[in-house]
This record gives sequence, structure tokens and C-alpha cells, in this order.
Amino acid sequence: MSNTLFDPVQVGAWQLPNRVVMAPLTRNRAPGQIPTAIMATYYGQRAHPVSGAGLIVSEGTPVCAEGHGYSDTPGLHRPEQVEAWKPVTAAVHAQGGHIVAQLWHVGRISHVELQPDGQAPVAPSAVRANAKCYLIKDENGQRSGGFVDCSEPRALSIDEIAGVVESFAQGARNAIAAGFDGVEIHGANGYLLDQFLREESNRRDDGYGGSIANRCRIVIEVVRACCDAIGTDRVGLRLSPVMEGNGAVCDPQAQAIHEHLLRELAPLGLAYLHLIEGQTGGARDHKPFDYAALRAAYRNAGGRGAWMVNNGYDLALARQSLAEGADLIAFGKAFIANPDLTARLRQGGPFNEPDRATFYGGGEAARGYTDYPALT
Ligand code: 8OZ
Repeated sequence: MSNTLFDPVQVGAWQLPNRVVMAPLTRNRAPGQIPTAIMATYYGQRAHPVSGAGLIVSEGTPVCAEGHGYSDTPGLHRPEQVEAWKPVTAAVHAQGGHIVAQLWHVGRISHVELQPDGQAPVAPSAVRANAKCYLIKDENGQRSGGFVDCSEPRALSIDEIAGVVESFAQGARNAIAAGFDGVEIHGANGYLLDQFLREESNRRDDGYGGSIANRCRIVIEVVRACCDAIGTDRVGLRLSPVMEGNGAVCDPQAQAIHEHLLRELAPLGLAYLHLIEGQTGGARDHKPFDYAALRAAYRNAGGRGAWMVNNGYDLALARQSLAEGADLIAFGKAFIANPDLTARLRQGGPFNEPDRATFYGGGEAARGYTDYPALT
């Protein structure tokens, strides 16, 4: 008999009480890029071992100043940010939960006004993304703005790539200092690492571009550096092989790229691989991709990390996926609206509906953030 969503599982260094994961969810609730008190309430509400997530993945948290592409996203690169994350991780642990920090660098999905000294965002190549980023301006005490076109990026030099890798490693060390149980490296959704994987955004002719091996190189270096920094059993990686959006187009070699990447990573002993199936937040069959073949490539190369899947899951689909070999199911929007999602899944519902109007922003207001009711 296959496992159910409610069976415990050992994932890397963590003994998780169930297989329900809270997916990373950008909420833009951190003015000045610093986590706030209400974020501790929000994550704590979702952390209970019986009613909440077995594992929480934090919203994306940039590892360096250049890694920001949206206003009010909480970073993990300045000492005051590390301090401000501590009450969040403490609130999760007070409930008996587990939380990893999602380490993020947006690359070209940014705007000069979000960059240090108004510089161009950095990217594999100087190719502008046909995409928007989120920019709120503060003028005379008034906040205004919204989605704006991404700026033209500039290509990272080889030396700067080493610096980016080190930023992720430092982000991992900072995560542990802030009380996180580990990290998830954001290699998905058209951000910096994903930009290296795809030929449309990566036009480099050095060791980081061209061949599949070269395009995967920075991701492997980042994973290794984070593993060296905090231990392989505390590191996961998120990928979205065929996602389109954020300017990313599906790469004609998506299957081969991801199989190469996971074969290379297999011997490391990562805690988990996190796969967004299909179009992030959209159709699961967006483009052809053989996820079973990807997992087989990883397993056949000796990869033993937990296999986490995400995108549009309900109870029936979760059951099917667990029976077919997945270990963990990540739920996103459902966790926005249901702090006790696991309790609701256990009894087959009912589920609160998420309100899209309050997905992003809202500062320290409870509305649409910490005021979704739990079952009584
Ligand atoms: C929604 C809005 C802004 C950022 C992702 C980090 O797609 C994000 C994100 C999602 O991975």
C-alpha cells in the first residue's frame, strides 16, 4: 500500500509528521525588505504537525541586494533581516513545525529602481525579459505603484558568477543563523538560475552557456556551495522545467537539461527535489514533459532525495501522485486560505477560497493574511 498524505516521512535531516508541504508564496508584506511581526503569526498558523504543513517553504527571500525584483519582499542578506526572521522561525518551531528558507535571486526580473545605486539588473546575458516586476514607490509618505516592465539587464562576468554562488552559500548560512531548518534553492519560474538553464535567456559563449552541461553549471555550483555551507541533508532545489512566464520560454531541450542536472546532483544527497509540473499556477499539461522519466534519471543515478511535486493538487491527485512515487505534495494557494489545510484534507474539506485581491501587499494588516478561519 502506498503512503498517504498523513503518514510521517524522513526528509534529509527532518522527521516530518506528514507529507503536506506549504509551497513558497510571495506575499510582499515586508516593507524595507525586512520581515515583520505579522509574518510570524501567518507562518505559525500553518505550522501545526497535525493540522498544518509537515514542512513550510518560506516565500522567496533574496540572497543579495541585486536579487530583489519586487517591492516588499523579505531578504536574507542583511543582519537586520536575519534578526527579523528569527521570530518567524521561532513561531513555527513553537508549534512543532519545520520551515526552510527559499533562497532567491531574480536575475533579469527586476527594475533599476529596485537595484543598488539604480544599476541594471544582472542576468546570464543582456536580454531583456518580456515581463513585469512589482515596484512600489514611497513619495512624501504616499505609497503608489504596481507592476512595471522589467529593465534591460547586463550580463554577469565570470568573476561575478562566483560571487552569486557565494551569495547563495551565505544565504544558506544566514538561514541557519535565523533559525530555519534548511533551505530551498529557487531554480524555477524564470528567475536567475532558470535563466541560465534556458537558451533564450542564456546566450553566453563561456563555461556557463551553450551546451547543456554549461547551462546547468551555475545551478550545480550553487547547490554544492549551499550543501558545503549547511549540510546536504538541509538543502532542497525547486525547478519548473516547462514553465513559461516571467519572460521565460519553454526550452526545446527542457527534458535533456533537467535530466542532466538531476543526474549530476544525484550523488550529493539533497534533502529533496521540488518539481512544479506544467505551468506555474496554470495548466498541468502546459507543455509535454515526462516527469516520471526525470525521476527515473535521478533515481537511476543514485538520487535518494524526497520527490516533492506541486501545481494544482487536490486530494485525489495527491493520492495518485503518492502511489506513483512522489513523497511530498506542495500546496500553494490552498495554504493562503486554509491555515489548517492538513486538517481539512484529512476530513475531505470544506476549504476556504483564497481571495486573489489580497495575495500581494497589505503590510501588517490581517485581512487576507492571518484572518482566514480555521475549522472549529
Ligand atoms: C508571484 C509573485 C512574485 C514572485 C515565483 C517568487 O513565481 C515567485 C513569485 C510569485 O517563484
